[in-house]
Amino acid sequence: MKITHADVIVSCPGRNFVTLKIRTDSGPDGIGDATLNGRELAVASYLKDHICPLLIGRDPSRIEDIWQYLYKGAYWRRGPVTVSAIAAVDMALWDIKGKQAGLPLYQLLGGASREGVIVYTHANGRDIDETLDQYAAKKEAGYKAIRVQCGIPGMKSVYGVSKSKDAAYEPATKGWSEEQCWSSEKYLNYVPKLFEAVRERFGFDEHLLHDVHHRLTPIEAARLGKALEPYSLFWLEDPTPAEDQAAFRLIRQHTTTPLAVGEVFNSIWDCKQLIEEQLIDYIRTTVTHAGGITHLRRIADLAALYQVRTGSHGPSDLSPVCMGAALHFDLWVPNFGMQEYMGYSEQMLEVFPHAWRFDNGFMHPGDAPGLGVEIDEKLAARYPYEPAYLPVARLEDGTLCSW
Ligand code: CS2
Ligand code: MG
Repeated sequence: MKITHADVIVSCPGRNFVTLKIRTDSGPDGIGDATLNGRELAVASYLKDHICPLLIGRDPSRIEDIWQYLYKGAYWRRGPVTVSAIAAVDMALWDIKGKQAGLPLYQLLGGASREGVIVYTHANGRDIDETLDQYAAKKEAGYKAIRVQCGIPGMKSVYGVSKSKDAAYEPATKGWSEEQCWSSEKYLNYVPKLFEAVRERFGFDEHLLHDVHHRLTPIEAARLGKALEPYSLFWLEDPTPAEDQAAFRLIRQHTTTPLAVGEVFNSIWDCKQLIEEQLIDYIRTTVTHAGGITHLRRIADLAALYQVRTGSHGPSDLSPVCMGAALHFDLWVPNFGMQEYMGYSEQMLEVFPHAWRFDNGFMHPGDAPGLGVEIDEKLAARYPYEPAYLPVARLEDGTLCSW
């Protein structure tokens, strides 16, 4: 069997997704997700101009060799653009192998390690009351784990909070970046009140999570972790930017609140120290942004040695193809922790027919061969790319800071 075509499909059924489709001469097709929010066309070009031509004529069964060829063979290493492109190829090749074997991907990985994959959803609101209402609705929908974020008095818009009540949270804006204002002081003084209110009203039955989104300094993060200890979080996410992995030592000295990091990581090297020094509890690398199933498996195996569990990023800006791949991975990976699931609009789900399903707080990838997700190319073509960007954040005096 040989690869005959590798096509990149960029479509915007509500938001932009980049999908790679690999076709073969005598076997099935496979697809992979290469979406990098706000920088979609850079990955599309990397694939179209530099990777797709190298795939034609290759044997799609040689997944490991093709991964090594694309990674080591480029000479230039790591980075979200390169690694997302390689990940899309990797996913598509696993899809082909699964379809050829007539087996769902999780069976190729070693079979199910659990009955279902616990997922966490988001509850957010412009104030604490609105957040509590959404929490109640998500609990009612069956979720056993809920991430809570809310508006902060004195700040116009805050990460993770929808612009209007009950609207799906969508950080990217069409056309140009929105500028938001940030104050760590206001946030730190307010956010423990949110958790106090949630636990007071709903008790301790659900797992609670929170995303700081890389905003705090290490000592501020330590203060927050300590302040939230009475509310027993499942995890506190991205408390400080993680380029400096050693910075997490300081947070760890002060708090027992579990930490989750890694949604912006692209390789095992980005999390090696965090894992080996047990500076985090959950590693949030994804199939798309961290090199596909082939590389994610390597990260998870390293993490398992240090009792770090997986907690893959699962926003709606990774396509339903990535969600499918993630669920196969999660069902198999021995050191699984939790999967994020933000959900998708009807329009997005129509473009990507899928076998995965949600039931009472747990998900399952389904038993269709391969990834169990397809792309309706005709429908996708009806939604052309629309430029969209993530926000940027500034302190109250105008200084640019991490969004
Ligand atoms: C995030 C995302 O889901 C999360 O935890 O931090 O909302 C993230 O901001 C987006 O994926 C960026 O594209
Ligand atoms: Mg996050």
